[in-house]
Amino acid sequence: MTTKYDEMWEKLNLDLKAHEGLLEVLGKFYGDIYLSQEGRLKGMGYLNFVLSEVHGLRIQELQEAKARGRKVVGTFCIFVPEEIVLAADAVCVGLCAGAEIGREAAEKFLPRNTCALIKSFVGFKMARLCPFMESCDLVVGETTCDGKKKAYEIFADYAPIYVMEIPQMKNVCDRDLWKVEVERFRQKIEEVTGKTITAAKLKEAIRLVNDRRRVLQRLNQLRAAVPTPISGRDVLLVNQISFYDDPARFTTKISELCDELERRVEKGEGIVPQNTLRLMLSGCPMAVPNWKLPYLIESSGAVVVGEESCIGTRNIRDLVDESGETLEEMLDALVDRYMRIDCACFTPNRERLENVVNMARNLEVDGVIHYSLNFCQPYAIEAFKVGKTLEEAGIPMLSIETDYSMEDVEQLKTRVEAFVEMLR
Ligand code: BJ8
Repeated sequence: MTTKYDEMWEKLNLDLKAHEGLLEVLGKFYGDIYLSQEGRLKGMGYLNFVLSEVHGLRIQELQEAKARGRKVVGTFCIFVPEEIVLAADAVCVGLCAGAEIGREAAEKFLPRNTCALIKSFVGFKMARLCPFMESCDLVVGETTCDGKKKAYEIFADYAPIYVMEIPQMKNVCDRDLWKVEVERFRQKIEEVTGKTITAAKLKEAIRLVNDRRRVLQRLNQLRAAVPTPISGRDVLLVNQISFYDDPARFTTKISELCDELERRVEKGEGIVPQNTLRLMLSGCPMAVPNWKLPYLIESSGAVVVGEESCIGTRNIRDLVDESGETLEEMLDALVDRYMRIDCACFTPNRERLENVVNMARNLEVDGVIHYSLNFCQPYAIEAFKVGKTLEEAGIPMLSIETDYSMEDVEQLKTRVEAFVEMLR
């Protein structure tokens, strides 16, 4: 099937046939998992539109920005300070890594027992499937987990990659290291874009990204109501799209969605009955189109009311202090804010344990489902401590390890249903 975007995709050197297959799968998944829901907010129409145009109109916007001299920077991790990218007038995009389709291509380069997220981004590159990746003037990696670190070495032969060193502990010397890294990143971005980052530009960028975090915080507060006014799937989608969309437009649209949600909450309307079991997800990020587990949970008589994950609260919980006036003060504020991220790559990682329990209590959940991707050691191992801490707080947890394939759907469904039944 030909589309109006074929020429653009061809210029980006995509494998058109394989890409068509990806869009078909994405469309089918979206129809089954999202469009089949009843009682969705009208504002979700914007998200439907963005998703339907994720490889079309949004990519066209990126090409137009490039034609005007702006650079496109792709990232894989919420540690990369987007504010610095935006302050250099570049576009920042999260690089999709939630699909299985490039797995075979990835396994030519990576061991089979590599986490699905890593295989997905390597596969997308090797199979020429992702127009975001192919639009990038710079791809930014980070030394979070060993799998990513080593995969970037292979990736470097195929894409312009730059790797940030992320500390693994939170001592004073680790903050010093991170400050040097943020400064090094600023210089790299200035070199790639040919622009100087001024205090005024950085201030503007900090406010822009904070505004997006603030609107997502508002969404999370509203969805916590009883009865639950929006499905967990829909909130996950909003979070996923926040990594691709233009930040100012996204904030405006999600603000409108929140207004609608607020009216629904005031009327006491829910997307599910008042007594529906409330569950929270915790663990690895779920990138587009990884909707498997939330869908299974929400088809098993429960509703997801929170995501303790990078495509969720870990990315929006903390704002950057906006009081800085000089470049130095603002860079320090960025360093401090990003050091608060509680990724399982840190040791020890007590903050995450506290954050998981606080979040579960505030949301008044009946239980937590901990989700790790197969072969993700940081999250799979940390699941033990998360479970123990939740148990001490009297909150039941189910630990699940899975990947992007559909092979374990029945088995997962049985486990989720049994957990829901037990909570009842
Ligand atoms: S800040 S969670 S986005 S690193 S799932 S690739 S850890 S083996 S994704 Fe992450 Fe940044 Fe941390 Fe967030 Fe490795 Fe685990 Fe795979 Fe992972």
